[in-house]
Amino acid sequence: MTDLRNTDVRVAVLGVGMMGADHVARITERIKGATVTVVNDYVTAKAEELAATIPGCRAINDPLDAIADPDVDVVILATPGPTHEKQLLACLEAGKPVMCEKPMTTDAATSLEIVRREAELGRKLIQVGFMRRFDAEYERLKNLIDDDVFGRLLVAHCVHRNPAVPPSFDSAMIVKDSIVHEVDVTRFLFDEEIATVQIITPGSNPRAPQGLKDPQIAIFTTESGRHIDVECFVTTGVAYEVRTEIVGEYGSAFIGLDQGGVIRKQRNPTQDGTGAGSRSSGPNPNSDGRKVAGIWGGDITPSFVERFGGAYDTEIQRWINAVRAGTNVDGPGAWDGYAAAAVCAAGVRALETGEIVAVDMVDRASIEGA
Ligand code: ISE
Repeated sequence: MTDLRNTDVRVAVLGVGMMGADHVARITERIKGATVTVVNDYVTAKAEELAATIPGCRAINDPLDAIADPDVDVVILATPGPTHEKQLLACLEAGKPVMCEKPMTTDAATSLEIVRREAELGRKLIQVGFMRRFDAEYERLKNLIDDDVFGRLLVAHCVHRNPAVPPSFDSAMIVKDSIVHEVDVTRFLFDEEIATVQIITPGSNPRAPQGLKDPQIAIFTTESGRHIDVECFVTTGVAYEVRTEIVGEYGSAFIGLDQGGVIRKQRNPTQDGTGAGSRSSGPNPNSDGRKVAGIWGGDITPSFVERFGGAYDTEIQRWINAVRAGTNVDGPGAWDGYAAAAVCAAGVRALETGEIVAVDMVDRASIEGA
């Protein structure tokens, strides 16, 4: 492989929908030491249009050809989850570092297979895109926890709210696509695996699409019996809100408050209270030009792109730095992708049965020899 210490890392971005296009923009505009040389999307015209705007960039129709291309050193997968397994295996085969947006794969068995294949290679090549670990507030919280400021962590309360989700979103996706972030945050902050999951479904939001169980309350217990609860509500009609409170032996901390707001409401409520006015006119810029969707007296961001924009920049910059340094990964890896898939599988069973479900995971040391 090319020595990347003194040259730009050549990146292929596969999948240039909302997330992939956002990564292309950040690499092109803000990330140091990397260039996008190849883009790919199953909507060929979208990839071609994007490639035409970036000097030296080509669109390649087949994702596996894009991975194998000699002008590509590393790969970002922002493709749909069901395609990840094959694409990750191709990256491992080619020995190319890969940043894979969640889910790593769509089930625990295939995720485990990926972990095994990477372990057989004896080289870490896979990073999984759990961006919250790179958010300044989560990082600071993690550092305070590691510095023992709160003593032993006992409990966490999490809130994860989205203004809306696409029509294809079903109740299981609330677990696999949204609550999965709290799964990773829990494992990151508590530094242990989740042992059981329960999902409570209170009466659904009458404005949620028919049949969508929203909100959902998830309860995790860790292997040592610590408690985490999550309110996940993806059709609030308000804005993007992610908050975490941790409680320890000596104190507690709360992040994601948008500076301590109290009242959360739609920015431009309509007479019928649906907020359709604000949605149809789209998020409004505030005085400094940042897009906002809700108000409390300050502004609340409309989506994860704005809320975690800084975290994505840090994530990708640190990943590129790790690639150039030859370590390839600086953040959550294949094991974290597998653990998240295993907890989500238990979560979906918990949603279907109403029971407390044990997470079924193999022993890490049996694979990684850790
Ligand atoms: C989406 O895929 C994300 O990853 C967002 O961070 C999350 O808030 C949202 O619920 C998911 O659908």
